[in-house]
Amino acid sequence: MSSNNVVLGRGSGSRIGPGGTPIAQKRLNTSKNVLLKVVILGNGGVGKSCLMNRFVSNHFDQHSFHTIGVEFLNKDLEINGETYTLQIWDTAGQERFKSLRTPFYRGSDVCLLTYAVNDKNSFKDVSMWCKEFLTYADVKEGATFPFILVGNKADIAEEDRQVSKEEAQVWCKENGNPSFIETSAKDATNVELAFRMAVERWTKFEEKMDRHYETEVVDLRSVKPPERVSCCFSANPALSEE
Ligand SMILES: Nc1nc2c(ncn2[C@@H]2O[C@H](COP(=O)(O)OP(=O)(O)OP(=O)(O)O)[C@@H](O)[C@H]2O)c(=O)[nH]1
Ligand SMILES: [Mg+2]
Repeated sequence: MSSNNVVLGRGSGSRIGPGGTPIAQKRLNTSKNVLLKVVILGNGGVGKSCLMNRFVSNHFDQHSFHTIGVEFLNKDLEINGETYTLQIWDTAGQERFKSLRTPFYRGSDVCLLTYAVNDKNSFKDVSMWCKEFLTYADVKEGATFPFILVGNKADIAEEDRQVSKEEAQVWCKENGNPSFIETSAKDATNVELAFRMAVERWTKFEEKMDRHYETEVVDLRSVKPPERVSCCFSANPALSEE
């Protein structure tokens, strides 16, 4: 749960986020962590707080209270020898808290769109959550932004299931192909894996963006320096006379 020795992630939500270190450069600096802001969205009651608490503290609360506004916790994850500090932002899913949660979307690196597999409405609302995120996070690369679709409460009895895996996969195909996983915060199934997927998705996204920037490199040798003009020197000799 520590957040020592941290390099801020690039904050893909704004592209000019804090830190701004390209992934290739960050990899060279093995003594430092990469801090990623991961925001969890979804209808009230789908299990966002329970997912965060299962991941961070390996704890499950059968009688979890509705979240008011946002809460965040940090947890380190090691992937391929690299340590990532996930700063997980758990938001309030209830409509009445909209104005309290949306200011916290900016600067997100990854977004978990969450529904409960026994709640069809929560699945139908995933598109709304995606739209809300893109609006308030001010994401410029919306089409490729790292989203993960999370179907929580996978432990429920089969007869209580209202959303099939196939339906969720179809939604992914039609909505920019986010990664998809079913989880259970209750019995811990796939919870850590969901956050690992989030990091992996972000890493791929960053590599793609870095490649994009590399192709846009300007050859400084071909750029003519501007004529020097200052308060004590002018390109116009008449003006530079004492
Ligand atoms: N069966 C089952 N119940 C779960 C699971 N995750 C959460 N719950 C239950 O669902 C209820 C709501 O969980 P929360 O984590 O508080 O839901 P939330 O999405 O944070 O809700 P808001 O804070 O209102 O947005 C609680 O009673 C939890 O015990 C799960 O994986 N399986
Ligand atoms: Mg909550």
